[in-house]
Parts: sequence; C-alpha cells; structure tokens
Amino acid sequence: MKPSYPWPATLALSYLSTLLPLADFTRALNPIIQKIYTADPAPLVHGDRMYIFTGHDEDNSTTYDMHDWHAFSSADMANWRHHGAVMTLDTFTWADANAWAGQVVERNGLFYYYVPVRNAATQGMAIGVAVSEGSVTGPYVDAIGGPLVENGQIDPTVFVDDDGQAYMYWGNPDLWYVALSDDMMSYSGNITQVELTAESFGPRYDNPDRATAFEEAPWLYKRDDLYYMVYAGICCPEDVRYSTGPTATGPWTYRGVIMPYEGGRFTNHPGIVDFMGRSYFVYHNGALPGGGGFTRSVAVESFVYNADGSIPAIAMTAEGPAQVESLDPYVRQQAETIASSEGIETEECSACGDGRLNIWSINNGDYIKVKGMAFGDEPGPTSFTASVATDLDGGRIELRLDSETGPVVGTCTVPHTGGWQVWTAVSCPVSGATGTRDLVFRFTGEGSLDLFNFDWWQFAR
Ligand code: FUB
Repeated sequence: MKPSYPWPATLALSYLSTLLPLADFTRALNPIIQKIYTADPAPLVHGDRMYIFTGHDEDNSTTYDMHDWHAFSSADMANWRHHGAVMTLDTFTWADANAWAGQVVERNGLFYYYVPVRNAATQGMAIGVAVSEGSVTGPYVDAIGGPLVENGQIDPTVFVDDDGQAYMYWGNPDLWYVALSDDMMSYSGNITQVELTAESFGPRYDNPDRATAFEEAPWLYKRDDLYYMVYAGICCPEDVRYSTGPTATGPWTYRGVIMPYEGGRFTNHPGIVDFMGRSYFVYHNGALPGGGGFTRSVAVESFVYNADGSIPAIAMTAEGPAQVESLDPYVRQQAETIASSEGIETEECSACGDGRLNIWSINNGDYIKVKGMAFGDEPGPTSFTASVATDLDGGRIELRLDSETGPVVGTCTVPHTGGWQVWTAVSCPVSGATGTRDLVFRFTGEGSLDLFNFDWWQFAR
C-alpha cells in the first residue's frame, strides 16, 4: 500500500512548525501509521516510549480476516517506529483465524498479550494469552497452549489494580470479567457476566436485541480513585462511550459519548493512556486512502480531563497530537521511524538478527519525513551516516529541510553493496541544518527498479 501524504492541512501546519516553537505547533499526523492498515489499538507506556499494539487489516480486505498483530512506538507522539508483526496466528497452534483486538500488559518484567482468536477445534471465539520475557516487542509465545477463557466473545482488556489484583474484561455482545491469578495466565474465581443496564452502560435506541449502548472493545483503567470502562457503543457504525465505577468490578455508571461516529468505517476501538504528562485517546478510523470498514487505521488525539474527572468529547483530527519532544539526530535512529512518507515499505531486516525492520521498495522520488529534529545551534551537523544495502546500482539520499522540496543540506551517494541485505555505512557532508526542523530523506536514482534498502541513520557534529 502506498497512500499519498501529507494532506493539504498538514502541509500548512508543517510550514508553521519551521517558524514557531516545537511545543506549540509541530503536530503529528493522523492516522499515525500509513504503510499498512491497522486496527484495534492498545497503547502501553514502557520506559520512555509509548507503544501501540494493533491488529492488521489486509490490503483490499472485505472481512475481518486478520492474521497478525503489529507494534509501533514513539518517544515524541509524532515520529512512529514500526516494530513489525510481533505476533501471528501461528503463535497459537490451537487457533485458525481472527487475529482480533488484543492488549499487552506488563507485570514483573514480563509482557502478557491477551487476544481473541478462533479456536480451530470449536470454531468459537476464545481468548488466548502469550508472554514475552524481556522485550515489549516480543517474541511472544503462547503461555498456556490453549484458551484462557472461551465463551464465543472477544476483545480482552486487562488491568492490574493497585493491590496487585489483575482483572480481565471482554465481550461482544455481553460484558464479562474474571479476576486473574498472579501468574496472569490462569484464574481461580468465577467468570462473571456484568449486568448491562441503561444506567450503567447507556440506553440503546438502534437495536431492540441489545440491552444497552455497550457493543464491544472494553478498555479498563484507573485514574485517581475512579475506574473507567471505555467501550465501543451502538453498532454499526460505532461510537465510543464510557462508564465509571468505584471499583474495578463496578458498579458502573454511564457517563456518555466520548467520540461520536464519524464516517469511513463500521467499528471503533478505544485505548486511553497518559504519557509524558498528557492524556491520549487512541482509536481507529478509515481515513487512509483506500480505507474503510475492513481497511482501518489507528489515530491518536490528546485530551484534558475535566476537573471532575469526566472525559470531554473528542473529535477525530488529521493533525493528531502535538509533538512533545524533539528528535535527537545525533543518536542512531532506525529508518522506519516515520512521521509521514511516500512510496517506501518496511520489511524485516533479515541480516540484522534482532527482528528489527528496514526500509525497502525505495524508488526515485520516494521520501520519509521525520518531524522536529533538534540540530541545535550553528554550525549544526557536519556529517550524516546511513546504513544502506542494494543489489543494484544504488542511488542518493537527499537531506531536505521542512519538506520534500525544501532546501538540500546534504546528499549521500549509495553504491552497489553486493546484496539487498549486505549493509554498508555511507557518509556525506552536511551544512545549513540548525535549530529544530522537520527533515525529509528524499531518495533519487536512475531506472524504474528499487534503488536500495535503508536501515538506520545518524548525524554528527
Ligand atoms: O478487528 C476485529 C474486531 O473489530 C475487533 O475485535 C472489534 O473490536 C472490532 O474493532
């Protein structure tokens, strides 16, 4: 998929960002992921980054025939690094379809990934759990070799309360919960069905078969002393609503609509998290070119809680949240750290050995834009180094300020390296890059075939 970016409104904001302070005017871009269709986002703050785990809608999809889950992360909310497919249906040997909406939670240094999948034996939907021992981006392995729970319902959300008790909620069309054991992969108490009433989950007006506005996609968290249950409501199309309660098991009180329906897809799927002192609402829509109900895309908005703890109405935007921190060009950055791009694709860097990705499918005129790069005072960087590989003749990486037609501050030549995974570091001089600016890597070369692959880059003073 090679959708064209950026949109006109974003061009204007991008221009402003070169003139005005980063914190005020440099914005991200929604949808935040533009190289693949993503759905069902689940944010997790780990270390100094926000990770978003997503489902993956196939190009041209006409159903929810989903096969893998991906991870993306950002330190600044504007530039997002793709970590690739961190888990696939193959992880669960007992499952045969429907890699649907999951959530990763961290406990005692382990990461647990709860997902709904179809049980091959029963052909019903079940919840599986996989675990990763050291890295938030996996590898994730099936924790128990079978369903954690199975009642034909979907969309697990897991929350660890202050006293250490973990709860898993899930459901469509009902809402269920169970208290998990400390090992996070079993439970001892009863599975409980939440009583859905108009008072607890809002009145239903579109479907007499449903008791309340609750539809699916629950997201449980706690802020101050209040527990929040956010969920997709009404169907279809869905909006996003929420309820609150005094404990992780309720009783729940309906609090209203957060994100009304906007066009382009049937479903929505919320996640809420705080990161670097701000609150973020993560969801999906159909806003990418070619997007729709089965080709969805993850987007993010920042918001501020009302003084009473209620959540304000949040609208979808094309601009996304403000960039919260500039990007350091003097440390090595993965080339798949992207604010927007044209053309290029990501793939696993098979020679790198650590599961990371590289950029491929680079053609003449393609580009990657990275936002808010802190070059610093005069004279700024004097050289640029990139790790590249190509089995053909190579090409050039133009370093352009602000946009793909902005001033060139350096040009690196990429030679034939001997193979698409035979990596070489190439360097070139840089001058004229100072302050905090957006930077575009614009790729040029002759011929109509792919030019080269691109793994990482770094500036030096
Ligand atoms: O992506 C498949 C399903 O669509 C999810 O499990 C639901 O939340 C809805 O977004």
